Amino acid sequence: MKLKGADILLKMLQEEGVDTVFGYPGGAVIDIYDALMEEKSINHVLVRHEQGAAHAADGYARASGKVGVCLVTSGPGATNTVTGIASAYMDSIPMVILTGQVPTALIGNDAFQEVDIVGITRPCTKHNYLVKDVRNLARTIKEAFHIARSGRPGPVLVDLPKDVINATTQFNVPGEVKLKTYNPTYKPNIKQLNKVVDLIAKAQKPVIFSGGGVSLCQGHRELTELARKLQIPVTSTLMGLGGFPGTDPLWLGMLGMHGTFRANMAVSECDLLISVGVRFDDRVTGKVDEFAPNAKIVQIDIDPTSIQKNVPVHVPVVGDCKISLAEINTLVDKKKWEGLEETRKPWLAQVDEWKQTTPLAYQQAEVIKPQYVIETLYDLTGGDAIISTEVGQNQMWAAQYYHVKEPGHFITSGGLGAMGFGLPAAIGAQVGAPGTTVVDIAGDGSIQMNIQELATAVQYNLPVKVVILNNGFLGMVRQWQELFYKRRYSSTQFVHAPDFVKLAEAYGAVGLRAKTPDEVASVLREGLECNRPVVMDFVVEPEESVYPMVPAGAPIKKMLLV
Ligand SMILES: Cc1ncc(C[n+]2csc(CCOP(=O)(O)OP(=O)(O)O)c2C)c(N)n1
Repeated sequence: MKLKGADILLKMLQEEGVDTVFGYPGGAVIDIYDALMEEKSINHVLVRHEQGAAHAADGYARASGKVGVCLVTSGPGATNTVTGIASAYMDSIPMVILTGQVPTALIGNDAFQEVDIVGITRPCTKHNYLVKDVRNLARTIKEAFHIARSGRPGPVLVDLPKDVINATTQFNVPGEVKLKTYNPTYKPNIKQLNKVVDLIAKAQKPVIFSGGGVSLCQGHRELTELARKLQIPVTSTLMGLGGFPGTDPLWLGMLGMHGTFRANMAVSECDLLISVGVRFDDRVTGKVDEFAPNAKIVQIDIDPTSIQKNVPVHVPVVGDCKISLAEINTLVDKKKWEGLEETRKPWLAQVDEWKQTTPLAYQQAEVIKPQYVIETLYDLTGGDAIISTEVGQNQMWAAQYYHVKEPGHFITSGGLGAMGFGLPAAIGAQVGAPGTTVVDIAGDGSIQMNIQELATAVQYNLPVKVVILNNGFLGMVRQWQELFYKRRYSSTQFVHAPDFVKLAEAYGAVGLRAKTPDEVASVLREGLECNRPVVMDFVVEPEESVYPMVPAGAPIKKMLLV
């Protein structure tokens, strides 16, 4: 069957099971959009900014477990996606980004709307392609999806020159992808796993440290089984929230700069750290030399290049986290664990004491405390919502006070920390998980970075909720200025702010506001019950800070407390 490049592309998207594309048209991709109009099986979500398309594809991928897809034009369309691509890359999110390109004959000639997007995104994609011949198009798309979703997932970009999209060729669905230089190891080495089990048997004070990798490979059940079976407390990275139930008695809370006292203390004191699907980001380790100083460290990861990268590891395990944990569970079942409860008692008692003496806490006041908004949101949703966040204090309070129960239910720009992520990601998540309550927890700064996407939510009847913790500041930067720059608030206060209620209404969404603590629950209730996009503006204490806090570069044991 002879087909045009644009039609081949759509056939291949169908082959890969794509039901939704987030995008924005332009000259270089107009032919793809023309073909898309006839293609009823693919739903296109027209965003208002290409950064929104990339974040929405990311949110969709995290909520649905499928590959997120976005489609944009050449030049500015492509460059506008870069923040979204970099964010997905840092968080290992499977995505395929389709960019238009000028015709092949014009590439390198400074043609209208030409950029070298392949060059620009080389450091922030798992892989990228420029398709120069329509005969390679189908296979390239197949490879792009394979690479995006296999091994350590990530974003893959495919640049599509206009003449390639318009050219015609014979179309056959390509066979299975076999790449000589790319062969992820899924099955871990049994010798290494035996070493892990031996270490667990010897440990008096073990901790499991789980990361985004656990959620990405859906290894949460295996992780929970191991922790409960051997009574090992669990902490996680920001990306790892939801990989272990945030309501379990063994849950320590998040680790690192804004981690809980007991998580930071437990890792600092433990004698065995079983790290699964983490990359030891500096926000987690603090001063590397003093990170888990007494522990034997196990690192399980599908990406061999991530092992030993930041922290020396005693037992490396290269493999899929779910498979590795399942095999460890099998080995554990074969061993006798006599007197385990007695052995664990002192350690669990110590952990509990840390929790009792230094819990997460804040002072209630006449004004609304941001932590109170999140706590009330958690109570009202029963934890049954997908939470996306912006970046800053809002993100940290969400991580601390919303007890995430499942993978894919906490969607945040973890590695890159991109303000403007939360709203488009929430839109993507709402498309990927229809019928689920999706709430973007936002700061008044971050929400203004992609607030135009409210129009997208309204156009497609996506009932996302935005909870703005409105402190009138770029709060997280203000907090650093307060603590480390003698309160010199250089350019962190918003002298002028929009009326978020009116702004929501102008976009066709619902706007609500709470100014006092006793209005918080009723506004949240009204917002959550409403089946339309809603913006809830909570006027909160302007100078509230996030605690605990580990100053940058300090050991995680050295926390500033409230
Ligand atoms: C795109 C981008 N620009 C700048 C920053 C640096 N930054 C990190 S947190 C923050 C303040 C965020 O303020 P706001 O969204 O109001 O949230 P709050 O901290 O007050 O909750 C800034 C400017 C960033 N993370 N992303």
